Order: sequence, then structure tokens, then C-alpha cells
Amino acid sequence: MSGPKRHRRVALFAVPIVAAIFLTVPAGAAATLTVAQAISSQSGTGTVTGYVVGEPTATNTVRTSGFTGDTALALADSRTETATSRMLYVQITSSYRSSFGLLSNPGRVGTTITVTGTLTAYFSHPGLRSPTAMTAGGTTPTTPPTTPPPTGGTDAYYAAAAGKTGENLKTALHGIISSGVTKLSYDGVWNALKVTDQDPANSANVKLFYSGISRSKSLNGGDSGDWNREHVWAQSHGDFGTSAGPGTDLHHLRPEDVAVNGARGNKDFDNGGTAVSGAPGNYTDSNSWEPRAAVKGDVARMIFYMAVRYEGGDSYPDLEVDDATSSGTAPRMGRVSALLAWNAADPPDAAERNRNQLIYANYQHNRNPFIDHPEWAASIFG
Ligand SMILES: [Ca+2]
Ligand SMILES: [Ca+2]
Repeated sequence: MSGPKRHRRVALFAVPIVAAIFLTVPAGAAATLTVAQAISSQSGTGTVTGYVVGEPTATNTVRTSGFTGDTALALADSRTETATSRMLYVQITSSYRSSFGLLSNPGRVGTTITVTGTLTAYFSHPGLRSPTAMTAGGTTPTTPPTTPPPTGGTDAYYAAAAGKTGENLKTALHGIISSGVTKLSYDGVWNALKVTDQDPANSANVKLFYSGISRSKSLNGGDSGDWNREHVWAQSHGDFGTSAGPGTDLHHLRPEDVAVNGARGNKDFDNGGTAVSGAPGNYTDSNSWEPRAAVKGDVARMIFYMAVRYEGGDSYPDLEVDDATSSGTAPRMGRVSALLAWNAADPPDAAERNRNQLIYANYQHNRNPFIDHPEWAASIFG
């Protein structure tokens, strides 16, 4: 497919768009299109599934609240999308307005719809006009959300750390991963986790971190059977709360079953204990938690990231690892000897690398260095 690249984007966003073009299905194929595919193939008739993200009112303006009419909506591949360049503007003709117009149905925002129509400009912007079918729901075909690593790898990102070891490496990495960071609100974490932790096998679900269970994205909350926001670096270890900062840093926040999250509590990480109910492969005793084998390394790299990211500046605590499991309120997390072994035993896989890239490209604009370079953990913490 050689659809024209209609939009100029800053370099940060260039890589995901290239991937989207590679994924474009041939014109005329019956497959449901992603929004990115519909944007890059503006001709003929197509069926698109995407998240409703707002009401377009001008070429570069999409209202996300205070809707003014029922005649147009904007679709995106992510329900948290804010860049109009990654939205498809959909005309809502009269027969669909009572069901899909946002003035009448503001609750549509954040839900998926599937629409068939003519792929052509609307509001002088990539669009879909004269719909012949609009239905609620549909699984967005972006399964799983993938976004390849930066062109040329991450060497440029880590240039200031080149050749360094030990404390010098830690200092350099702290500077790199603390620069240009976008901090999320605690509310914003809900929607982000629905993207970063989407179940690769079911885009309507998130995959719970310790338990490995697939659960509906819509079951986020605080009741039994819900999933909530697990702080892998326990909040009480440094008492950083949930204001924007360490308490909302996606690099260590994961979806987990409410009861399993409660069982982990603020325990340090170490080997041993008895099996955890509802979380196969996890073990716990009075003061420590051993995650299942598939995420042992992920836990270690999250803890190492936090110790490097937070060094006492910006009124945040200086988080550090230690070799204890004392579960206190000091800004410490152990047990570093176990974490180093887990980092070696469970190296980063494609899913963990993809998550790091999603956070970098779409949310916080910083990376976890230990996913890109797991060998740096021993140099700094060994
Ligand atoms: Ca792993
Ligand atoms: Ca630190």
C-alpha cells in the first residue's frame, strides 16, 4: 500500500506512524481498519473500529467535553489520544445522530464504535463521510498495541551514559530519565494502564501483573473482582502518595486484582513463602513477596528504575534499594540480592520492551534503562 503520508509529525511520533503504514491492509480488503490505517488510506469505502475521543469542530480542534452538536465525532486507536493528527473525523448523518451524536450521547466518549462509510476528508482532515452503518462496540484491531523502538535504537537516548559504570552511570541515567518527563495524574493512570497492559490476546482486557489473569478493562475499581493500580514500589516505602510523581509513574504501576494487590501490601520482594490464593506462582510470607517467574525480572527492573529516577530532587524522596525485607516506611525497597538474580533469570522479552516504548512514546517520554540495558543493573547495584 502506498497511501500518501498526509501529515508531518515531529520525530517523536514518526516511528509509530511508519508501523501503522506497514500494517495497512490492501485497499478493498474486507478487514476492519484501525484509525491509523483509515487515515493513511483515504479512498473508497472502509469499515473502521476506534475509540470515540471527541467532537471535531475545526481541522485541528476536537472538543472532549461541552459538546456542541450531534453531527461529527473523532475516532482514535487509543482512548487517551490527544493528537488530532492521529484521529479520524467521522460525519454523523441524520439517522445516526440520536444514537451517536455527542451532544445527545456524551457517554460515548471512551467507548468503541464501528463505522462503515466513505474514506475521505472531513473538516479538511482525514475522515469518513456518509456512513452506511454505525454500531456500538467492536474490538479495535490494534491488538496488541505495538510501537517499535526508536529508529537507530536507543543509543542516542543514552548517549550521556556511554562508557560509564557504577555511580557515574547511575548519575548519568538519572539525568537522562528525569529530563522532559510528562507526569500523569492518578486518574490518568487508569486509562494509560488499559493501553500499556492490554492483554495481547484480547484487546478488551488488561492482563493482571502478578496473577497473570486477563480481565475486562471496564472492571477497574475498588470492589472485589475489580482490578486496581498496584504500586510495585510500595507507596509507603517513601510515603510518596498518589500526587503526580512516583505515585503515578507508569514504569512501576500495573493492573492487579484488588485482593491480590491487598495481599502484596507493602511487602519487600524476596524468595519464599506460601502460595498466594488467586495468583498462581506467587508466594508470600510475613514480610516478603515472590512474584511468578514470568515477571520476576520485570519487578526487579521496575525497582531499579525507581531507585535511579528518584534521587531526592523535586521534593520527592530519594528511593534506594537495600538488602533487607523490613517493610518499613523508609524510602527503601529490597531485597536487592534477590532482585539482581531475578533480573538475570528473567531477561526483558518483547512485551516488556514494547511497554517501555509505549510509555516513552505516548505517555511519559522517558524510558526504563534496565529494560533497554539489563546489564546496567549489576554495574550500579551489584
Ligand atoms: Ca519477564
Ligand atoms: Ca535514588
